[in-house]
Amino acid sequence: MNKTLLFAFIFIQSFIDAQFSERSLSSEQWQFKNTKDHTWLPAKVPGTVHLDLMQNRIIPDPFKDENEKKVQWIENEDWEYRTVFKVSSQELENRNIDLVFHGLDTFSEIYINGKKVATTDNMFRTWEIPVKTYLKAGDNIVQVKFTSAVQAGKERAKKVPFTMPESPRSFVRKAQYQFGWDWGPRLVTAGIWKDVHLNFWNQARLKQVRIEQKSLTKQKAELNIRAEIIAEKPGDYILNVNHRSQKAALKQGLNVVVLPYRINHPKLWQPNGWGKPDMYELSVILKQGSATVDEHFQKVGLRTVELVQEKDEQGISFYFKVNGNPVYIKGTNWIPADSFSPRITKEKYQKLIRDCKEAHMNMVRVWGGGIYEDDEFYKACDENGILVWQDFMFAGSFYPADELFQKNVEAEVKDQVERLQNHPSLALWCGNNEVDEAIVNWGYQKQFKYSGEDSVQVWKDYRKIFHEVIPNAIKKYAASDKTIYWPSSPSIGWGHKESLTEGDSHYWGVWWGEQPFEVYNEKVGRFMSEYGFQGMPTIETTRSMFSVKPDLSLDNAVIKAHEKHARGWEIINTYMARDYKIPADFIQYNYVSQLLQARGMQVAIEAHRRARPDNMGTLYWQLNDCWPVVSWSSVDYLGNWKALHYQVKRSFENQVILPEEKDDVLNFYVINDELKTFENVSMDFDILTLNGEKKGSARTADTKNLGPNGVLKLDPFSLEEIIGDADRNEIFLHVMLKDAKNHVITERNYFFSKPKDLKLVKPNVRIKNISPTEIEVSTDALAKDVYLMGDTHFSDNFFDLLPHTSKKIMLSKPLEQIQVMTLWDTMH
Ligand code: BMA
Repeated sequence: MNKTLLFAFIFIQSFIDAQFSERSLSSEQWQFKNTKDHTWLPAKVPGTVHLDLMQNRIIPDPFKDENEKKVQWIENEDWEYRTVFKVSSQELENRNIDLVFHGLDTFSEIYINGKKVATTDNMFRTWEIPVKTYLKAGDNIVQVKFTSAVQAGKERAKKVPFTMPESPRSFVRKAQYQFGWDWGPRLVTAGIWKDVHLNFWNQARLKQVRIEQKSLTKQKAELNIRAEIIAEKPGDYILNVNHRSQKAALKQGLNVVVLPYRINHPKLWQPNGWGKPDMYELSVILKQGSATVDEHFQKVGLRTVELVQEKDEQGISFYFKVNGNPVYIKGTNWIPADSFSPRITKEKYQKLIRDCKEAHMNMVRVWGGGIYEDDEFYKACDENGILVWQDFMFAGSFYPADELFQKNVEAEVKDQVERLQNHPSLALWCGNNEVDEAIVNWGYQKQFKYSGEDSVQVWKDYRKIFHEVIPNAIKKYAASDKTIYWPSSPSIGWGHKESLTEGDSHYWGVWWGEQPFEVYNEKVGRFMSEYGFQGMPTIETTRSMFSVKPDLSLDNAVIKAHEKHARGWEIINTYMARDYKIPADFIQYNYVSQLLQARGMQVAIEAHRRARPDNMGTLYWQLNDCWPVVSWSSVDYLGNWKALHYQVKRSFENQVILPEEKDDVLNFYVINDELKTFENVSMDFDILTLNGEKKGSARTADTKNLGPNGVLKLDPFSLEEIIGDADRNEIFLHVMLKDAKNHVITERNYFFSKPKDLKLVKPNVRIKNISPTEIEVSTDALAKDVYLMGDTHFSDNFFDLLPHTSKKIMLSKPLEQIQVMTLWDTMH
């Protein structure tokens, strides 16, 4: 080797050594076994024991047939995972080698070459273990031994002198929905559910980069880039942020370096509906001399989010201001997109969040019974302008507050706040889902015969975790003192009248209380963070419940097993009988159950939106499913839009006409959620018969401006005048909002009676193929609730088609043949 080459080699060598580097161990050949067994079987990391057992054909797919029952034994067993990985002598020369588990589910002991290096007890934490002294050049073995979370929970439960509801789930820091929910199977998993890495580093490493937004105006954004650096070698370093650099004299151990960073004339991150969610790229590089020691890349969105709670005539306001403007929140509740969360793909996250965007949403609530979602979820929210209401993972039970539990929760909050807070989408942290509500309203104390002392303890523990431990941890670890923390969703249970005058509210009088949908018109809170109604999944997803040829009937045991609410079918039938003719045919029943769900949610959403600004947000329960199931979701497990999602898209439009029938008059509200003005708008009204005859028409006398965040309320119409001597079951109203150039901004149909009372005329619906992925649907008489059937995504579906009109529809993939159903078919 000549001299220059040798020099170059040494230079490159030291350059490489100087840098922090990361090596994934997930792609190694992993194995697993029941601790009682001797044979090791191939496993996948990240993954979970159920998936590995399925892969090895030891258990059937729990989502199919009635297999859920057959796999319950798994939760009581202990499981071991292991892999052999090579470490080169060169790698061993690094001064620091850390083994990092980004998620272990849940109670485990970790061994390297037979020596125990750590124990874990929280699925939601990251475990970083210094392992250099345990490693050798050549083959090394890592073993992770999991003990049953159910058994560990039972042990912990023994230490509490009273029975906790749904014990032992609340004793374990693990996704609570795995213990079974009213939409989810019981599948208590174990395993290495997130990536595993080996990190090699020498001088120093960037432990964490926090973006602190000091101020934001039209002229400039003032940021502090705050880097936490662990230095092994003290000395002079340089911190580089997008080519701006600052010297840093680092001491050994943890250092905090803050670099002020200004952006002139910043482009703001705007929520969906208000413009683009602009973001800036930031590269943070730690250097020594000219050598890079560690680097971190980050996108930054500039926006302000405030939660405004002020006393007013109704009580206390509850609304978000984004970038200085009040924003009407439209959105939904998110549950984990699979019972086996490691198999949720990036594409699935992206698709579900795009579904939200397409339906004009601007917020998703990550519900507290699931998981802190994968980075990809928050990335998708950032990119699509979807704000995130983030619950901490506690739901619908009582939680202990012994010292160990407190410490564990604080560490969890730290890990998650540090991981997620740089996302511009993250708007609010909420302590829990329905834990306050469970303690105050669900009567567990009586059910489990608590003494007065026990009840006091429960409330004390509650205060400890949700009013001390969590908010204190947020204060300590959050980038801003403006970080919003809300202790519990809802803040007040739906049985109390204050739930409608302050805080956020879950209204379950409809469904759980079996009140008619119309009650939604009265029960409007300041911010509706939950309300919902079940509908069946699409036929494609229903078929996927079977491992054999599906027998599609309501009595089928498999279909029955895919409804987890004890009275689900009964409640659906009760409501269906109120508004629809209950079909005997399965496909028709499936269709009507979806229409029913959509109808209920339409009533709720529109009542909420009409009540603006007293009400400033509506999040329906729930967006998605974790398996194929009859549930409150609008998008089913396979990603198909149920009738509800199409309806939500219509009801959430940024400009809408919202009718309200009350005391023999018809009111019309016109709403604009955007920040622009529509000048000189007018409204056209047509009264039509169901077979297309025009009975009358009218136009608003003068034009008006529909301002930003604007509401126009028209003078009421007398119902008697509109209907005249016509039969209210034979006519409907078609209303259009037009701009100054007579372009339709939005339109709306209004029916004067329930679907079951409509005297529908048999429509002759025709489908013309325009191209393999585009069709034109036309009709003579009114086609109510046109349902285009087939395994493709239709750009619109479950819509009303006006008499003598047609509509173009795009298909996500071509279909051989498209069948159509309309409401008429279910009545004849
Ligand atoms: C809500 C949620 C869930 C539940 C849903 C439907 O309150 O928080 O716990 O699945 O009700 O019952």
